Amino acid sequence: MGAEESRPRASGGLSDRDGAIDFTEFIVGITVFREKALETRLERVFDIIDVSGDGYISFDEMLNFMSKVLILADPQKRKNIDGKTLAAMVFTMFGLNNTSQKISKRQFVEGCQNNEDLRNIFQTE
Ligand SMILES: [Ca+2]
Repeated sequence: MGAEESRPRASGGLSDRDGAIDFTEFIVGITVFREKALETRLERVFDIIDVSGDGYISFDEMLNFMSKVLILADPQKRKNIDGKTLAAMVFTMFGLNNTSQKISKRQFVEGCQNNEDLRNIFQTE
């Protein structure tokens, strides 16, 4: 370490210390960016599910989306669950107990951010 410190620094080069700070800033930056990206992605998914564009996901819209998700799911999983059951489960996970209720964009984004199961269902790359 002593030899390192006494070595003249190249002009414009970073010391070890500066390098560490840059790396921390880099990680913090990435984390913040990722959070934003998740929220943005979830908002986009919300817009896709909200077919009517009224800013709320109705049970029918969720059912419609879940039916499409199930078509893409592997056939083994599809056998055990139908779109209606899945949509009802998701509504429950968002804290709704009635299929006449609707999910707002804020509820959707926060619900997915706070629930890993919901994130796994809705998070798209
Ligand atoms: Ca809607």
